[in-house]
Amino acid sequence: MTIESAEVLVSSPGRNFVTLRITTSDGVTGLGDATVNGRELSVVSYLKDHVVPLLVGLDEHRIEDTWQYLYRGAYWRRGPITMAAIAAVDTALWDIKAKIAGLPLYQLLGGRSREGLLCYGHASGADLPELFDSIRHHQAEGYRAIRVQTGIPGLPNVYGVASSANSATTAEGVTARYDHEPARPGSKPVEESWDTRAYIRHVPTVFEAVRNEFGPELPLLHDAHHRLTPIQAAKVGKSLEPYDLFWLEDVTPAENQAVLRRVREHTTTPLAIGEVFNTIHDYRELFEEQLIDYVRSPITHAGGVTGLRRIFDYASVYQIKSGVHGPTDVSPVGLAAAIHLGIAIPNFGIQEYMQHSAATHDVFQTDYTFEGGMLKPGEAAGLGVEYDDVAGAAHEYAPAYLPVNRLLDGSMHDW
Ligand code: GCO
Ligand code: MG
Repeated sequence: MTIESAEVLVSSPGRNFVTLRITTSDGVTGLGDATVNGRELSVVSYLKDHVVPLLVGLDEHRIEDTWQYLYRGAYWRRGPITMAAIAAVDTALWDIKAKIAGLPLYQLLGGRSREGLLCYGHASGADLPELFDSIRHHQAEGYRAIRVQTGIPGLPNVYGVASSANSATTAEGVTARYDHEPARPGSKPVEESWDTRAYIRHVPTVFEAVRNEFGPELPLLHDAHHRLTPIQAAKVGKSLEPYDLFWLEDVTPAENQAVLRRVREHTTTPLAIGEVFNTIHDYRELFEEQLIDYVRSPITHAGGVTGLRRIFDYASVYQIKSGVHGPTDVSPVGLAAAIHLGIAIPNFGIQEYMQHSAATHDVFQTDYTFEGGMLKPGEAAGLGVEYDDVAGAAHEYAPAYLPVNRLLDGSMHDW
């Protein structure tokens, strides 16, 4: 059998998703996620113009060889667009192989190593009362680990805080605060503001209040979203030590890896990094010097199941665990693949899970479950995700951008 066709499907059920569907000469189909938030159409072109024509006629079982062909064969290696395209092909081929085998994908990855994947959800609030409500709401949904982000006094809008635009009123008239969804529809990015000194003063007071209210047991996480210099990061890590964080994420911009040494010298707060990394090479220094504790790359942006599995095996040599990126911009296909991989690997840490909207699940029908704070793969052969073409076509692509970030004097800063 061979690959007969591959289609690039773009749908926007509230947010944009790019999905690759590969069909074999025997009519078996496989799905892969290629969504790069705010730059979706670049991956569409990369796939349609430069990958799909190369796939037709290949043996669908040769997953590793196809990975190498697309990675080495492009000459221009790495980068989010290339690696998302490779990820989509790789995931779709694993889906096909597992369907042909008649097994859920995790069985081909070695079978279960655990009963389920511990997840964390995103609690946020403009102030402490809103934040506490949001934490309780997540606990009521079953979450046993919680990411905490809040507004900062004096700043109108900052990363990670769900706005009223993210809220919805249920049939019972209850207003639910949904997770923070940073991409906003429109032809230009919205602007957010930032003041690092105000953040550094504020963040330990938030965690002190949360610990006083919710006690010492609840695993708490926090995302600094690439905004600090090394010495500022060291200071924040140290100031949060009394509150025993599960992790502190993306303290400094990912490009400057050597500076993590300085952060490590000053704090024992565990560090998570890598949601914008694409390959195993991006982690070399961080792993070999044991500068981080959790790997954040998702299947979608790091070369698929093949790429991410290799990263996790390398991480395991250094007692570093997985902490896969799972925002709503990783589609249900990317998430399903992460669940299959996460249930199988020996060094699973935690899985981010923001929950997709009902409209998204009309397009992507999934068989994974979320119960008692744990995600579990379903038992259908393959990934366990079906793409509904009719529902998908009902939601046309609409440009949407992640925000940009400016300091109070107007200078651009890392978002
Ligand atoms: C996270 C991330 C997201 C990203 C978003 C970008 O930890 O979940 O930081 O909030 O900013 O996924 O596309
Ligand atoms: Mg993050």
